[in-house]
Formats: sequence, structure tokens, C-alpha cells
Amino acid sequence: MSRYNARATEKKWQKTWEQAKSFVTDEDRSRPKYYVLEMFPYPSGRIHLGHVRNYTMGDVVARYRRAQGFNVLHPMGWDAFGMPAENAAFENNTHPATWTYQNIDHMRSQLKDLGFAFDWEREFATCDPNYYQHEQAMFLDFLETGLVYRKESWVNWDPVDMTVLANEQVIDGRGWRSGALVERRKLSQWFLKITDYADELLASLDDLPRWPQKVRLMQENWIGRSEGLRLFFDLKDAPAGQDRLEVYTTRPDTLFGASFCAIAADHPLSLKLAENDPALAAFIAECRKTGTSEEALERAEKKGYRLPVKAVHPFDDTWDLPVLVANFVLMDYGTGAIFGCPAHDQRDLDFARKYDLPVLPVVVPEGMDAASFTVGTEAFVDDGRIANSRFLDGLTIDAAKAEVAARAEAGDFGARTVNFRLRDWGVSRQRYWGCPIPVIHCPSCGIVPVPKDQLPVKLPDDVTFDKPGNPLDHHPTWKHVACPTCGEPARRETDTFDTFIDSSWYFARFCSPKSAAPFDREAADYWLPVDQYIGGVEHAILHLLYSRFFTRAMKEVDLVGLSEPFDGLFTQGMVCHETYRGPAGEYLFPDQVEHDDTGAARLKGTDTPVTIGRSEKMSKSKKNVVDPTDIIETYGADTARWFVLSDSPPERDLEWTSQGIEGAWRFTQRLWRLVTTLAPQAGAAGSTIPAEFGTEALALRRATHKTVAAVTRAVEEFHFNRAVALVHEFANTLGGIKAEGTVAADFAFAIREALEAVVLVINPMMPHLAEELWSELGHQKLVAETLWPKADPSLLSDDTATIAVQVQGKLRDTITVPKDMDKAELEALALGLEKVQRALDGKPVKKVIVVPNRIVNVVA
Ligand code: ANZ
Ligand code: ZN
Repeated sequence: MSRYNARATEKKWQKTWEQAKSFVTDEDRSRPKYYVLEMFPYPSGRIHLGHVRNYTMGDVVARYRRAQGFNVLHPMGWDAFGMPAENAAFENNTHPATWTYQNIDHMRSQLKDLGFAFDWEREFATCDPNYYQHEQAMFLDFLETGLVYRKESWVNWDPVDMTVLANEQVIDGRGWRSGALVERRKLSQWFLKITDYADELLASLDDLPRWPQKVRLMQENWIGRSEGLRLFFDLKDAPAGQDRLEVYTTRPDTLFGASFCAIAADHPLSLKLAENDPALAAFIAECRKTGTSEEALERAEKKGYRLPVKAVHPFDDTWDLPVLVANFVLMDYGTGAIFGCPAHDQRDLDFARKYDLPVLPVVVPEGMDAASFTVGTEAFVDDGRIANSRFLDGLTIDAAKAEVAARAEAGDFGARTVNFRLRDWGVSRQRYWGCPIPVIHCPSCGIVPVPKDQLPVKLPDDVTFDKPGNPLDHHPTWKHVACPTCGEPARRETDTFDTFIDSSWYFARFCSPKSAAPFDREAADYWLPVDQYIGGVEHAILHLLYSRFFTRAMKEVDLVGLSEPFDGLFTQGMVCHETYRGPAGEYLFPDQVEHDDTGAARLKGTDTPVTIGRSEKMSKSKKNVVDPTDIIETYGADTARWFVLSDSPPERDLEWTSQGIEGAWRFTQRLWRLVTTLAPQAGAAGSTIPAEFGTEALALRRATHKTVAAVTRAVEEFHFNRAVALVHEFANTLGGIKAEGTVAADFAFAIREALEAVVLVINPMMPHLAEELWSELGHQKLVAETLWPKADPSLLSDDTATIAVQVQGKLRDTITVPKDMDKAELEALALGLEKVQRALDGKPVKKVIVVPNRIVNVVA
């Protein structure tokens, strides 16, 4: 028996598709469209199995929708700007562009080996000026409409590398590369006003039913809407002009449990008092050494500094509260000042215990006596009744909140407000490998936008990476320009955009990637929104939120007509693998290890035992990686595709095992054998449907149609592993067919139908094997251009009825049909029978009596 040669066959069909331009997008906009997009990759060097899984899912959707008759857009490109290219430049003295484009070339060929149905004619990389010039133009539009502003803001500063670090680059308070203690610094930066859309970005989550619930929830938490009260405390002994402290609270009901006020280190009051207080200045400096992220602040030990001022309780002017600077109060949240209620807030409680401040419970669990309720080391944050709170006593929390708010507003010392956790989006990066921000700083005119006809502002190629800091800043000439307004010497902005900008609109560029504008309006109107977006859940917050915002910003400047870019979203799980360690505890690659029958592992070709660790997300550091290229070379692309779809539900993690991939390989071989062996028994392609089917043929037809219906549903619902299981089951049916020599016409028909169906339904998953078998079945046309099979509903039910067909009361024939077939259908079927026609002999039919499941009697 010959074997299916996957490698050779796959290359052949890839070439055929390319020559036939099978996946080049059709611009016929009268057809219904389907836009499927996978999150485009960062060109890090090689693709990994996570990519294979992601793009295989997208490819299944793309090929399936195409077979459904949709006009499909399925593009691919490169998220090409970013840090790793710059790091590589530092390390091996290659230019970031060289490094990036080499990686792109390699990864493109890897993707092509996998046979994905991408429209490669639309490919672009975000580091191409033809792409980023539009980003610059849009930034200028946004600047004009007021969606962009500049402000001083705190950043993580690495004093050794002399560079700004993203929060993720600060590890345990140190720069990830230099290891230096990170400081906070204030820099003038560009911001996009995403907070203008906070309410809308939150409310519109309800318009995204085809997004995973968990992603919507993550966005909701990130936006972090809270309803609270701004409340004023009068200050005693405060510096002139600062005798009122505005705090933000979401728990005004706990106001009588207040035991201190606390302000952020960089609060204006703190800065003012520090002018004459070196110890305070030192404390502020220390606070600035913790990173800027909320998480870093949360983890840091609570520290405070007592100020020489007192805050007066808003409802009792004989009640003074101490005021402290506290490292856990953020300057850019609320008002940068709080009142602390230790009994009902854990941070406040930790702080109060440390600085010996009173703990006054004012919310008491329902049914408990206020006098006997105390708080120890755990704050009471649950529901209860208000106590020890004068006019609030006995109220519920909500009623007390409302009461305090009403009195504060009436007394003019407070106002209800809505607050968001979401911050404006700081987009300035002090880096070379990004899109230059198109503005010029002029000593006399200030900030001057680069005139649009002078775009793109291109990155200079001749930069050096021999010293720390931003190479654009070091460049001898690039930043020196004449001011576009007054012509005097001026300085270019040397910051570049956050790379999240690049990925916030690439989906729109794919609609018309050669356009002289960011994209053609008609193309965008037709193709957008993306019907199905697929990617990792690690992008659930930032990338998706920025894209939702950016789309609204583009709408604001009239570039698009829609607000939500992604109609459907699917987030796939990770690819995991066991970890292995050698005798010295060192990690080993899977291909250095062999397993014996007992499941124990050894170093390949030796007796040295290997410790098997738990399965974890594949990562280079733990060496538990498998290279897709090796897999493709050994088993072929279809086997790899089949396996990543087969083992677990797509939203869950996938456990990669060598047994699993071998199983998938055996199955591709088996399918090939089944179809090629049965093909000679199959009826001719396109032959007409026989009028009747014998029991055997009918059973096969039923199995076929049921498989088609079930696979269709599974693919529609993203249950690819179920689709795989259904095909396995159907292969067993095919394997059970006993057909030798010539078979009856009805059975031959059923065999062909079964073989064609299996080829058509595996096509989205194993497209090369499908093409090979399709041509084996005698088709000229590609599967890629063939429509999805339709299940006949009458064949989906198991029960059958055998019907006696009579003419003038005399039995002429019997037919086996699905149980409960309706009268009209039975009548039509009976009249079509050859034996009935012969008995009628041309006489007109007067009446047909149908007894469902029993008899059809034709009266002439
Ligand atoms: C008094 C109080 C009593 C509070 C209590 C909580 C519990 P969300 O829900 O996230 O908006 N807060 C306000 N501004 C802050 C800042 N800049 N830095 C750190 N904490 C700040 O949180 C609002 C609560 O977080 C506010 O309500 C305030 O503490 C604190 F039993 O006020 B609360
Ligand atoms: Zn000027």
C-alpha cells in the first residue's frame, strides 16, 4: 500500500493556490462579506506553536466562510516596531530594520509552509513609512480636534540605561536590563484622550455579545467606573491658599469612622510643605523610587509621613484628624487625597496599625450588637448596618452614602462624582524603533505640527546603538530643522509612538493597504467591522481597548463610520508541554529526551534519568518548546493543523505531546487510504440522484448527512475539537463499508456522496489533503473553490418508515423514508417512482391518499 506523501503534496497545492490566486481577495462589493483576522505577529524570529494554533483557527474560519459563499478577507502582516529589534541592535550590532525584515522573511515562509489561506497581496509591516505616515497624519488630525494633548507625567526612569521603562520592564523595582534601581521622573509626554470615551467604552461592551464574557469583564474592570463623592476637609495650620483638602471616596457612609487623611507624595500640599522640611523632601524622594504602576504601589510596604497640619471633620468642627503623606495614595487617581477609615479598608487598617491611628468600626454585621463588634487585623468590608455614626445610625450602607452625599452637597462641602480608573493613554516613547511623532519644538512658536505635505517624518537609517539612551536624540543632524512656521532653528520631537498605536488601526488598513489615504472609505465601509477576530487573551485589555478607542477617534475625524472594530472575538488557550530536567536540574528540550513503556524518561540514547515536570506554557526559558518547522518537516502541515485543533476546546490550553502529533499523522494517512481505496467504488462525479436507496445505501447516506450537519454546527460554534471527533467517527463508518467489485448504483452514489462530504468538511482543517483527495475523486475544480455541502434534513433522523405505494389500491412499490415525513413530500416521492408512472400509463392523477408512515395510494 502506498503512502500519502504530505510534504510533496503540500508544496504542490500551495503552488497551485498561489498560481490560481485562490485567496486573493475579491473586490466585488455586491457579495456578502466576511472579515476574519488573527492578531498579527511581532516578527521575533520564528513562529511558535501558539502562532500555529491561532492561525489555524483563523484559517478554518476563513476557508469555511469562503465555502459558505462569502467574500472573505483574511490578511496577514507584521507588528514590526518595538523593543526586541532595538535590543538585538545593541547586542549584535545589526540595524533594527535589518533584523526585523530578516525575521519577517523567515516567518512568512514558515506561514506559507502551513498553507494558510492568507491574501498575501495585502501584507504590510508597520515599520514601513507607507504605513506609519498615515499614523502621523491621523495624529495631526487628532491634535486638531483636541484628542491629543501634552502634559508632564511620571515615568519609570532607568538611571543607568538612561531610558524610560514601561511598567512591565520594571522587575522588583529594578530595570530589567541594567538591574539599576528604577526612579520616577517627570517628563513632558503626549497623551491621547481615551478618558473622554470612558463611559462609552464601558456602555458599548453591551453591544458586543460575540465577545467572551471574561474579556468584557476585564475591560470593565480596567475602565473601573466608580460612583463616589468629592469631599472637602478644612485644614488647620496649612500653607496659604491650601487650607482645603479635597478627597475622593466611594464610601462616604464610613465618614464617622475616619481617623486620618492621607495625600499622595506628589500632592501640591506635600510639595509645598517639603520646601521647608528636608525630612519630608527625603520621604517624597523615597516614594518616587517605587515604580509607577498600581501593582508596584500595592505591593510596596505601607509608609507614611505625618504633616504638621490637621483636617477638620466635615460634620464636626471640634474633631481634628491627622494628615499624612502616604505611599499608597496615587496622585493621578481621584484627587490624590483620601480620608482613611481603617475599620473598613484593609490598606487603611495596615497603615493605622503601623502609625498607631484609631480604628473605629462604623459598619456592624447585621444582627450584631455595635458595642461588642471590634476589628482586629482584618478590615470588615462586607454589608451591614451603620453604627457609632450619629445621624446615620441604623441605616443601610447605601442609605448612609446617599444621606452623607445629600448633606455634603447641601452644605457645599462635597459633590457626587463619577470616577474612572482608566487613565489617558501616554503614547511617547524615548526609543528609536517606532513611528516618529510628527511635531517640531520651536523656541518662539512652541509646538508646531509637521505640515501634512511633509509627511512622512521618516526614521533616519544611520543611527548608532553604542551608547544608552535614544539614538534619535544622539543623531548628529536629524532633529535639527527649521521651524515650519517662522523658519528659525527648531528641534524635532525625538520620541516615537507607543507600538500599541500601530496595532490600533492595522485592521482598517488591510481593507485597502495600497491606499494613499490611511484606507479608502468605501473599502472600510464594506469590510469593517472585523467579523471574527482571534488572538490571545493576553491582549484582552490594552490592545482591544486601544483599538476600540482608536476606531472612535477615527470616526471623530470622519475616517470611518463605525465605533466598534471587532464584532466577534475569540481568545484561544495556550500551547503547553511537559518540562524536563537533567541530573543537574538543568532544563532539557523535548527532543533530548526519550520515554520508555513505563512512562519514565531518559536522556536520549543513555541511561541517565530525566525528571518530568508539570506541563506549562511553552517558553524558551524552560526549553519545553517544539519547533513548528520540525513538525512540518516530519509530518506535514495538515497533521500539525489537525493536532492543534483536535485535542482540547479552542479556548482552553492545549497539551502538546509526541503521541498526540503521531496520532494525528496516522489519521491523515488513514483518511487518505480510506478515500483512495473506496474511490473506485464511488459513482461518477455529478451523477443524478437515484430514486430509491436500499437499506445499506440509506444508512450510509444518513451517516454522511448527519456528519455534515454536526461538523457545520461545530465549526460555526468554534468547537473545532468536536469537528475533529466527528470526522474520526465518520472515518470509522467509511472503514466499515464492504464494497468490492461493482456495487449497485444507489450504493455507489452513497459512497461518492460520503467521500465527497468527508473531503469537503476536512478542507478547512487539512486543506492540502482535501485538495489531493478531491482531485483523486476526479474533480478539476479546486476544493478551495467548492461550496460547503448541505445536509438534507430528511436524512438527519434515525427512524425510518417503509411505505407501501399503491396505484388504484394495488401495491406497486415500497419506499423507505425518514419517519414522519410530511404528506406533500411523500406524495411527490411516490409520484416520481418509475413503477408508479408505469402503472399510471399516462392517466391523469385524480387524488393521492397519504397515510403518514404507512401508505400512499394514487387514484387515477
Ligand atoms: C474612604 C473609604 C472608606 C474608602 C472605606 C474605602 C473604604 P475605587 O472603588 O477604586 O474608586 N482612594 C481614593 N483616591 C485614592 C488614591 N488617589 N489613591 C489610593 N486610594 C484612593 O476606590 C475608591 C476608594 O479608594 C476611595 O474610597 C478611597 O478610600 C480610595 F471603608 O474613601 B475610600
Ligand atoms: Zn517657530
